[in-house]
Amino acid sequence: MKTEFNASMMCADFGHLCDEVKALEEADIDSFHIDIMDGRYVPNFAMSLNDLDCIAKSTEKPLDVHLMIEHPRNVIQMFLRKLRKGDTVYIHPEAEYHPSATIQDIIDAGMVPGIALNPGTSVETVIEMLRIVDKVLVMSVNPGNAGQMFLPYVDIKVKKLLKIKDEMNIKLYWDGACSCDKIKTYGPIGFDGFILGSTILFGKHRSYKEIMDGVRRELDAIG
Ligand code: S6P
Ligand code: MG
Repeated sequence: MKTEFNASMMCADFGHLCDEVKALEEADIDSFHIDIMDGRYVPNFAMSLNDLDCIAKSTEKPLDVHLMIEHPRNVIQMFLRKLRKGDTVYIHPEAEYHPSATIQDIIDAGMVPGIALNPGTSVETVIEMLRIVDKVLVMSVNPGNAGQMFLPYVDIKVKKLLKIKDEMNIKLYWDGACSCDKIKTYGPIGFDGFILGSTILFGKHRSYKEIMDGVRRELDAIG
C-alpha cells in the first residue's frame, strides 16, 4: 500500500502560494490539503475560496478540502463548484444537523466524501456515516490551528478505526502534529495518508523535496 502525503497549505508561505505549490509538486506531494475555517466552528479564520482557486489553478494534483465551518450544507455548493471530480471534501459531522445529506451532496458532485473526527468525537457516534464516506480524517489535535501538540488519548480511537477499516471500506488519514515517528508507526499498520504541516514539512529551512525524500527513505527502511 502506497502511503499518501498531503501538504497542509495553511502552513505555506501565502506571499508565494503558486511557488509553494510548485516546490511541493517537486517533492512529489500527493495532494494539497486546504483548511477552511469560519471563525465560528473553530476559533480561527484560515484559507478562503480565493486561496482554493489559486491552488486549483496551479496544479493538476487532487485537492483535499477540510471544511471546519458551521452548517457546511448552506455553502457547500460554492466549494464544490471550484473543485474537480475526484477531489476530496471532509466535513465535521457535529457541525451539521443532517451530515449524511451534506455527504450526499459531495457524492452527487462527483467528489470523494469524508468526515473529520475531532479528538473528542467517538467512533460510536459516527458509525452510520462510516458506511457512506470513503475517507476519515482523524484529528490528533483540536481543529483550528497548526503547530499544536499531539493529544495522546486519540490512540484508543485510532485502534478502533484500524479494526473496522476493512469492514467499513474506509481510508484513514492523520491530521495534526504529524511527525516522522507517527508516519512510521501508523503507516505500516493501516493509515493510508498523512497531512503534513509545521511539525514536519513547513518552515524547516530545508527544501520540501529533501524533507520528503528523507521521510520516504525512513518509511521504506521499515518495510
Ligand atoms: C488544524 C488543521 C490541520 C493543520 C495541520 C498542521 O485545524 O486541520 O490540517 O493545518 O495539522 O500541521 P501541524 O504539523 O502544524 O499540526
Ligand atoms: Mg486539516
